[in-house]
Amino acid sequence: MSANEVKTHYRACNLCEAICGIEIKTQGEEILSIKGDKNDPLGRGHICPKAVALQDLHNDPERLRKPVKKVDGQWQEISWEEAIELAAEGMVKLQQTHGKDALAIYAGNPNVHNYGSLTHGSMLSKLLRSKNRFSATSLDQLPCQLVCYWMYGHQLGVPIADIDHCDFFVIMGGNPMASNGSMMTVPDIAKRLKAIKQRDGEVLVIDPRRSETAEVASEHWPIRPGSDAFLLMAVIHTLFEENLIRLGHLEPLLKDIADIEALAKPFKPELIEAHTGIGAEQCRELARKLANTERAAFYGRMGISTQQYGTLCNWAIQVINILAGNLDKQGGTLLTHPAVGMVQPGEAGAGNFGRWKSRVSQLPEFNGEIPAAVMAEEMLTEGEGQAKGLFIMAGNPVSSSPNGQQLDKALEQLEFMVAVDIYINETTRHADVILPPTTTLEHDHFDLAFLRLAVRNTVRFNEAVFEPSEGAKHDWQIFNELAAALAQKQGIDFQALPEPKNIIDFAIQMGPYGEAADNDWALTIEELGKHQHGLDLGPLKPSIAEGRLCTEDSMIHCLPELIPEDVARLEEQLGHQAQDGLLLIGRRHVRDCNSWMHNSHRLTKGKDRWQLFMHPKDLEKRGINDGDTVSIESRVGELKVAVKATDEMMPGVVSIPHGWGHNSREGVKMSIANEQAGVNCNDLTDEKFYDQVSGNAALNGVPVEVKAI
Ligand SMILES: Nc1nc2c(c(=O)[nH]1)N[C@H]1C(S)=C(S)[C@@H](COP(=O)(O)OP(=O)(O)OC[C@H]3O[C@@H](n4cnc5c(=O)[nH]c(N)nc54)[C@H](O)[C@@H]3O)O[C@H]1N2
Ligand SMILES: Nc1nc2c(c(=O)[nH]1)N[C@H]1C(S)=C(S)[C@@H](COP(=O)(O)OP(=O)(O)OC[C@H]3O[C@@H](n4cnc5c(=O)[nH]c(N)nc54)[C@H](O)[C@@H]3O)O[C@H]1N2
Ligand code: SF4
Ligand SMILES: [Mo]
Repeated sequence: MSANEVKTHYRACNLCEAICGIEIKTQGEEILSIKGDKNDPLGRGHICPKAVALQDLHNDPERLRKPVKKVDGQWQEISWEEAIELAAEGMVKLQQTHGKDALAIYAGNPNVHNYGSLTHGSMLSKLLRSKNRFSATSLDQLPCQLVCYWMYGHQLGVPIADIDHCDFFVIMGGNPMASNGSMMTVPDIAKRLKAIKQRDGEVLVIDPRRSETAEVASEHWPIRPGSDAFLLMAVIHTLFEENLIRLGHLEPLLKDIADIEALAKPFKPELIEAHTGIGAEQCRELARKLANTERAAFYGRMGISTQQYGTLCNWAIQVINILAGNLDKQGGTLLTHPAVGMVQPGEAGAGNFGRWKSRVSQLPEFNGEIPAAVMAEEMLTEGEGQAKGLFIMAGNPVSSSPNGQQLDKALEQLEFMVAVDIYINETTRHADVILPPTTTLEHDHFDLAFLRLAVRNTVRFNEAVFEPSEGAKHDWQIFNELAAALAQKQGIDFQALPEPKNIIDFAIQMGPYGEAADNDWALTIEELGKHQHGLDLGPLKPSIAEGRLCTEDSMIHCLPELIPEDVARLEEQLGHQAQDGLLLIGRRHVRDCNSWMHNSHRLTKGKDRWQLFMHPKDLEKRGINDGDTVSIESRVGELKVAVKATDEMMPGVVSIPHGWGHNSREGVKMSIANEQAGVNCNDLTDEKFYDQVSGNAALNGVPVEVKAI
């Protein structure tokens, strides 16, 4: 085969949850084009600008290709042998000197997008046996997983909105037009939302900002940040009050419904307007429409999860879907039938809660982790169990967690830190050793997480586009080698895990489409390899009443134990005037990917997109003009930032995105990212502001003051 031959590769983009199919043309080592794969049964040819930037990531000269260690504050390239040895030795020494918990572990978001990290990274993380384990989950969807664990018995038993068959779709605190969907894998969201409207359905967005999604919706209701729980409880109240309860075929499986009625009693729609900005009649109308539309789905995301009532909101949305008869119904919300990881009794990874608490603030463990909001505190507070080192995989918590400045200081004083990462950024600059894996085009891909959460059942496996560069290692190889070195130093037996492809092949064969199943064809990874565009496994379908529940008694636990207490906390505020200061929320832009794709010119050029967004009335009150640089202050910090007047913000609410401000910290080696001005809202978000039930960070609805300077 000649190097000049143009080759066409098909695979899924793994940058975000939409997992769009893409078509990549290459010639030798060069990428000629990246386009949508029209034959991908899920994405149908859709891509966003980030897919095209996969080539920038692949070619980025600043992406680490060899391990580095820090010597007198300078980075030095070293061999893999030395790097693994250094990392293992430092980690073992730290744990031997100060105990297992002295080594904190943090797993960032891209781990979930990379199957080798899910299989092998989890293995390594368990081997380290530290209780100081953290991840981006508690900056994100923890409350959703916790609620599904409690109610349906499995943290990934998340009912997915059947958007392709739905006639009334409510989106509360999600902006899929920018994010391309989350906890709902939905490539091509724009066409799918349009299709709802074309079949005379309706899309309602409830969001403090007239977001990109609100712009294309049938209706937008602005809501005061953090107040969603009032509206949700009032909707539940109305469903009972107006006899709109439609339990249907799930009725025999539902526990504690009567107690929910009692709990919602005080939340009269008339009482919630002062809190939410949403009127009583609107609230009633919403309840009626949810119950009376044959095919309706209520979906909530970041805005209702990373806020002070994250768990309560996620619970209430499940309850509303149940009460209004929308759970387990076509066009409502449904459990998926993926090829790997189908949630059913016996499926691994159901979840755990509260087996231990964080040492200082006593926040509960979930799934073997404690909330990321307390990571800095666990590092800065002396005493037994203090975290004095960090092993971090694919994460940038200095940029992505609340009060990033505090965490930055905490990392500064650690005894030892190892990062498995491809960049020297705000967080990894503190490491002693960085072990860089290959990136996506150099490894094969099967999506272990998001095929399970997709709006249609499909499956795909794709081979790598390029051979890894010489001596490069995949994440999973690094984890295997590091685990072996750690085990050897501790004198424990260790058997390296087989390559992820083999683990997944086994799982596919054991799954609903594999040999064990009652099909006339049996799926294997080899078979899947023949279908480069992936395979369609059909639309979502009802199945909850057919043995999908993972609770011990196979019932739906509609009122988990810790919910009433939190409803009581909400009720205490009912009727009291909400404070009238400014509240800060975040914002996503379609060309961002949390903190880490800013070293691409293609993705960062054009108009600034990190300004403080503020309603003109709020500016006027403070004597501030559009474009001025202002001071914004929260309990934990102050930023100077340019303001942009926009009536897309609800009055009283301001917005700054996270993940920018790279040049505000020394030693970040991403020059294109550093050329961008901008600030990070996580220098204002507050680590003490969290969802009381789960400890998930409340990154939205943070009280701030804005002043002219
Ligand atoms: N204020 C505010 N804060 C937020 C949010 C918000 O909405 N508002 N969103 C939150 C959410 S939802 C999330 S998920 C978190 C994300 O938080 P994090 O996961 O901590 O941060 P990322 O910016 O995703 O950083 C990813 C890191 O992984 C590295 N990386 C990329 N690909 C690979 C790979 O293949 N292998 C390895 N080993 N490393 C890789 C990148 O270089 C980068 O350092 O941020 C949260 N923070
Ligand atoms: N382009 C891009 N895509 C991404 C990412 C990215 O960084 N950039 N990150 C990926 C990740 S890790 C995730 S988790 C997903 C997140 O996916 P989404 O949840 O869809 O994304 P967000 O933009 O955070 O949407 C949150 C919405 O909630 C609103 N909001 C804020 N506070 C409140 C509140 O109190 N109540 C209500 N009702 N709404 C509120 C915000 O205005 C915003 O419109 O996106 C993924 N996709
Ligand atoms: S929406 Fe964009 S970033 Fe997300 S998977 Fe599709 S192409 Fe990739
Ligand atoms: Mo996320």
